[in-house]
Amino acid sequence: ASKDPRTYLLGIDHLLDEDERLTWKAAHDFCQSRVLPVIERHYEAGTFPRELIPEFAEMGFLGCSIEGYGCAGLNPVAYGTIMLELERIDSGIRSFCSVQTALAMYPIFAYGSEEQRQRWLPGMAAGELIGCFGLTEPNSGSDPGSMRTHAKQDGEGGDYILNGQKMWITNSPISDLCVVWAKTLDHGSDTPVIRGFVVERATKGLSTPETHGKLSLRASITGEIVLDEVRVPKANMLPGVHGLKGPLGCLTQARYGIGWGAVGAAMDVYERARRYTLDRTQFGRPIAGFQLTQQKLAELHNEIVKALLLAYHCGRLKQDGKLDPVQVSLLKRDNVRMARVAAQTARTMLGGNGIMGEFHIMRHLCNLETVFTYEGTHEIHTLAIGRALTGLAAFS
Ligand code: TGC
Ligand code: FAD
Repeated sequence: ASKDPRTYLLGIDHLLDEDERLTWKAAHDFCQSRVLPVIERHYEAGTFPRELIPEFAEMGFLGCSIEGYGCAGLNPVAYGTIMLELERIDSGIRSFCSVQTALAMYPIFAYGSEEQRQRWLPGMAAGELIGCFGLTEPNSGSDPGSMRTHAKQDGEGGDYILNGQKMWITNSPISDLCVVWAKTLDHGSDTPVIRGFVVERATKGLSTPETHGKLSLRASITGEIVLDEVRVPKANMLPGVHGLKGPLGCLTQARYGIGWGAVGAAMDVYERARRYTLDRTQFGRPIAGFQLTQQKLAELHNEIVKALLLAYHCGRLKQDGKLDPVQVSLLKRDNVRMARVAAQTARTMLGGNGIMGEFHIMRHLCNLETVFTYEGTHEIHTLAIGRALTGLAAFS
C-alpha cells in the first residue's frame, strides 16, 4: 500500500486487476482536470455542464457497463470506480451519467428488441442522444405501482396513446428520448400492466418543463414529463418486460452505481477536511493536532474503508451474477447514510468556512440530501431489508 495519507489505509489496490486500476486512474484524472474546475460555477448557476457530454462519451462513461453497441463493456467494479470519481466531484454529475447508463440505456439493452438497441444505443453511447427515466409521478413516489400514467392501444398492433405526468425526472428537459413507464391493458387482458415506452423528443403532445428552485443537486437538470395524447408507435414499446419488475430492474443497476458514487463524495469531504485542519491554526497549533479532530478524521476514514469494501464486495457478486436486489438496497442505503454523515462531520471541521461554496463540502452535503431520497428513500430500503429478514412486508 502506498503511504499517500489520502488513501493509505484503504488497502484496496491489490484487490483490483490492471484494467480496473487503469480505468479508475483515467476517470480520476479526467474528473479532476475537466470537471472539478467548472463545478462550483455550474452549481451556483443551477446549470449542468452540457459542454462536457462529448468528453464523457469519449471517456467511455456513457453506457460503460453495457457490452456492444459502441459501449465500453466494463465489469461492475470498473464501472463502480467511474461512478465514484464522478461523485467525488458532484452527485449531480454522477446522476447525469448513471441516468444515461443505468436508467435510459439499460432498459433498451435489457428489455428492447435488437432493432431498438441498434437504433438508439450507439447514439446514446456517443452522447448524441440523451435519455431520461420517467417513473415518479406527483402522487406516486415510493409506491410506483400506484402510477396513473396510462397507454391505450389504438387497435390491435396499433400505436399507443399515452397520457399522464411524471415529475422529478433527471435530464428530462435536455432529453432526446424519455423512457416512460405506463399502465396499459395488454391485448385480451382486463388487468392493467406496467410497460416501458421510448418517447422521442419530436413527438406531438410531449413537454418536459424544467423544475426550478432546487437547493440540492443544482448541477443536474430536473424536470417533468407531461404526456397529452402522445402517440407512440408500437415499435417504441419495450417488448421484453412487463410489470413493476421492469423499472425496478433498472433501479437495481442505478442503485448499485450510487453505492460506489457515495463513497466518492465521502472521500472528497474527508480529504478536504484533513487538508484544512492541517493548515488551520488555533490555540497556537494546527487543529489537526487536537484529539477531537483526529477522532473525526479516524472515524471518517474508517467508515470510508468499510463502505468501499462493501461496494467492492457487491461488485464481485454482480460480476458473478450473484448480486441480489436486497443486497443492492443494503449497499445504497448504508453508503449514502455514511456519506451524508461524513459531509456533516467534515463541514464542522472547517468552522465558518465549511458553509462556503469554494470549500466544496456544503455542496456535497446539500447534494446528499437528494441522494438519500432518490432511487428509493432510506426508509424504503430499510423496509426492503426488513422484508428480506423477516418475510413480512411493512410497506403498507
Ligand atoms: P414488489 O411486489 O416487491 O415487486 C414487484 C416485482 O418487482 C420485482 N422486484 C425487483 N426486481 C428488480 N429489482 C428490484 N429491486 C426489485 N424489487 C422488486 C419483484 O420480484 C416483483 O416481481 P414479480 O415477477 O413477482 O412481479 O413491489 P412493491 O409494490 O411491494 O414495491 C416494493 C418497493 C416499495 C420496494 C418498490 O416499489 C420500490 O423500490 N419503491 C421505491 C421507488 C423508487 O426507488 N423510485 C425511484 C425513481 S427513479 C429515481 O429516483 C432516479 S434518480 C436518478 C438520478 O438522478 O440518479
Ligand atoms: P414519498 O414517497 O411521498 O415519501 C415521503 C416520505 O415518506 C419519505 O421519507 C419516505 O421514506 C416516507 N415513506 C413513504 N412510504 C413509506 C412507508 N411505506 N413507510 C415508511 N416511510 C414511508 N424519479 C424518477 O422516476 N426519475 C428520475 O430521474 C428521478 N430523479 C430525481 C431527481 C431528484 C433531484 C429528486 C429529488 C428526485 C428524483 N426522482 C426521480 C424521484 C425520487 O425517486 C422520489 O423523490 C423518491 O422515490 C421518493 O418519492 P417522493 O418524493 O414522492 O416521496
